[in-house]
Amino acid sequence: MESLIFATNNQHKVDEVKLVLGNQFHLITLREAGIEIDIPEPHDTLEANAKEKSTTIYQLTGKNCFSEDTGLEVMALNGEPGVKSARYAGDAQSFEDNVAKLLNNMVGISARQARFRTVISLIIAGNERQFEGVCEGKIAEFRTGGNGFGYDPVFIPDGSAISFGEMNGIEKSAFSHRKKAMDKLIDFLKQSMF
Ligand code: ITT
Repeated sequence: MESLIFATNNQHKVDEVKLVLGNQFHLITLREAGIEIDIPEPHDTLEANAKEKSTTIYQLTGKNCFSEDTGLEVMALNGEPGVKSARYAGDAQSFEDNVAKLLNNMVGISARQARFRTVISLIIAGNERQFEGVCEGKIAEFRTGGNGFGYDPVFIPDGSAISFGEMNGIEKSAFSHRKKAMDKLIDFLKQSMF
């Protein structure tokens, strides 16, 4: 079975991606690859940051790999927190503080449409390709559920009455931005010579 390094330091992402991949491909985490690095995300688009992460790991290992950058884009906030989702409330990258800041900025706003957008950057034999997944939904008035991570407790996907925070991994993957992007990646890998 072919191996792929998943260039992320976020264990929640690893868990979700493993659930989608099953045993179709052998996923190697950064920890398993013995790589301890805080990959820079200096750019102002998800696409450029995803590429930065995969390129960093490809240059380090010479191995096929992929990364992803995800943002929560809130219409009433002109697309914020977007590419700044991880550091919305500051460099501490606290999920709790980020959610608190978001709910605070949404007080009194009734138009609560938002979307999660994931951009995967895959590098195979030095060539980069990107795959996008989008999940439309809305920002809840308050947190519900203790599952998932990040903004999950305040994001209700369209077609659901409950937030991602109230869903288990399989339930989230029925709606998830990450799952949609992964499906495109898997299709590509199956069709290519990989
Ligand atoms: P890596 O860069 O190491 O992959 P990260 O946590 O820094 O991990 P991002 O740069 O993509 O990941 O940050 C996106 C932030 O958006 C993340 O910290 C979460 O707060 C949030 N986020 C991403 N995907 C999410 C999801 O599926 N559900 C809820 N929040 C999510």
